[in-house]
Amino acid sequence: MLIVLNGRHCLHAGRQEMYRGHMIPCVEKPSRLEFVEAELRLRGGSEWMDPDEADLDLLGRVHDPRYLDFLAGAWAEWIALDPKNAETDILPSAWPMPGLRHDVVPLAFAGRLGLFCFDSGSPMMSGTWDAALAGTASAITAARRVAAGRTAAFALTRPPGHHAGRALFGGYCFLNNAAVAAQTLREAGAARVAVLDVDFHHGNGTQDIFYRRGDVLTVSIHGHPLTEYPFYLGYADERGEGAGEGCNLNLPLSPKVSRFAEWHAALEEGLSAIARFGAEALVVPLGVDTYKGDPIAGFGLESEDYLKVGETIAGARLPSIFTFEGGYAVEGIGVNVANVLDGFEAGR
Ligand code: OKP
Ligand code: ZN
Repeated sequence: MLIVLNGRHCLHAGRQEMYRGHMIPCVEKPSRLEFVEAELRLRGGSEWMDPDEADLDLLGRVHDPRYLDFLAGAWAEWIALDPKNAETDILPSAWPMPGLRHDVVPLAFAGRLGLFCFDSGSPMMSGTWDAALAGTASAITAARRVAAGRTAAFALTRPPGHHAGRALFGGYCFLNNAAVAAQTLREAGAARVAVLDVDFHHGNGTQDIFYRRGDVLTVSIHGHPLTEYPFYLGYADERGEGAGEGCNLNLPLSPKVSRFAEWHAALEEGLSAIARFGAEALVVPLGVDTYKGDPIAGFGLESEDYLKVGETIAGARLPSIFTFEGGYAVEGIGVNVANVLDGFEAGR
């Protein structure tokens, strides 16, 4: 496997997130990636590379340019409010819910922050923009290598991306690496691209970005939003709109009853839709928070199940890019991710 490692990931290391009314240490931490890197290096056989330069033009075709400007300048604005802010992460505290206006962009930093963010669990700090931007560069580099003829590549990066929408951050995600990979594949000549999100949580950001487009099919298998984060998107009746009608497939499952057999049946259903769509390339937002030991999620998957997950995905016989998303059981995360990639290679 070709692995494009975002060496700048550790510039993003949030201190605290809001949980049930108090602050707890961030769940999405640098060691997550380090455990994955260590396991992949231990197994050997991978080719490692650094990302090329970031591509802000391409990024502007995935995210709203006003949102990108906000993210790029957020830290400078934050410390301009008060130099003491440098010791604290940025978190919003007011949001424009229905009944309030979305069409005005407030001048106040706190007003814009709430406009562009949907939760209180995604702290931003001095290095967030640089880390996330380098993450998109990893996704672009991985996608370009695959477009140039590689079978597959893994963008090993954090913060994750699949919750980041066109002009929205949250769920520990700021820039949507998987969407950037899909856009790169399109611009490199693939007529139709599919995204198959296997993270435990619904890929609301990727759905948002491609919802009105007919050239990218988005599929997500996830904990049912009636009971699972992000709650407000991810239902089965969301099928796409306009040119994108029929190009979004949500496969929500109840985590209470789901075990690997049921989850794997959903994976096969997603892959059938991808084959019917006629995708020429595949992007897999790869989260392993479906693992039985995950502290914030889980579908009861065992480490060995991830070999089968990779093998089944390989059955699509599509050039594939994996992006690293969730997975919070650090003791299992390396083995689980490496098993998906090894299973994929064994299945090709
Ligand atoms: C990210 B990924 C709100 C925070 C709630 C959010 C979980 C994000 C999961 N205070 N937790 O899909 O693994
Ligand atoms: Zn997740």
